[in-house]
Amino acid sequence: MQQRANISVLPVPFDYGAGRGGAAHGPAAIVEAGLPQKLQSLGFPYVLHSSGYMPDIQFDLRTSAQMKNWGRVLKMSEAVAAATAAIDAAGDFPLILGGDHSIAIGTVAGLAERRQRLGVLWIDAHSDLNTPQTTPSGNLHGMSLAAGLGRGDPRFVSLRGAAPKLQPERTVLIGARQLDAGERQTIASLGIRCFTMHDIDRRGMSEVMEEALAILSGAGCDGVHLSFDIDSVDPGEAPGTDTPVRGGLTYREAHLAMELIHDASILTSAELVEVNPYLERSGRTAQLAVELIGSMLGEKI
Ligand code: HAR
Ligand code: MN
Ligand code: MN
Ligand code: MN
Repeated sequence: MQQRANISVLPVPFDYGAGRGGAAHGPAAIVEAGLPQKLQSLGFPYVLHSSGYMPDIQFDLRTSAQMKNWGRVLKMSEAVAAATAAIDAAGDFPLILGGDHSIAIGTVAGLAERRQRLGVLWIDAHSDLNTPQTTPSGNLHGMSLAAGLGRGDPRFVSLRGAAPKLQPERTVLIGARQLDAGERQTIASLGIRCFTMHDIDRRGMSEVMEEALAILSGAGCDGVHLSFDIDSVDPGEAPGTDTPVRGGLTYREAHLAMELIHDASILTSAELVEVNPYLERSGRTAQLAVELIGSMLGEKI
């Protein structure tokens, strides 16, 4: 991103896309852990939006085994898409705080409104490429990237109009280590670049990120969105998350990735998701989120 851009922080207190509650309190935990102070100390003008844009979803009980709470996820996605599109249109840098990863159905749809060649860097232990046909859980946070790529229920895929929002050649995954069979098939058939933990072990984060960023830089993107799922980081460092998978990014690898993303100056938006403060007492996961956002914005530690 450009230095001194206005950062528009959009909290999405939502967790009906996950298998349990708690991630809805992620945005508050990240703010309480010091995000405003971090932005201020780095010299970025920012606004912290309220969550007043979120619709009342309490009584929307539409659900199915393959898409749990789909009514609530749909209403949230529409509101998040509208809010994200407005921030982007105003020329600010959208920094979205989740919430579970289903919120990306909304953020990507909102960003794609002005950016038909949006690149996405998806840093996650998972690939979130399931569809209602392949999901092992019915949880929509495991289907958000698929929706962006045009796969899944048309109500999600075509949110706010045209689909698909994303193209496989502008989609790069980092940190994957728990992929379902259907997701592997999708990655192979669409030719999505996926740097797994194995690749990071063998080649090192520096080389992997260099290649990932080069792919996006050379893909004719009209914007690049970072979707950072905190479960990409090893549970030893980030225990407060719904679906921890061991063997994740070290503290330093995660920071290095963020630092290199900053140095590439290609980001036009970012989101940080899946912090669940209910699953730990220490608050270290939210704290890590703040530190990682700092590195993404140019802080070198
Ligand atoms: N792949 C599994 C599913 O679809 C698990 C998804 C886990 N969730 C996330 N997404 N945190 O990255 O249910
Ligand atoms: Mn709750
Ligand atoms: Mn995810
Ligand atoms: Mn994940």
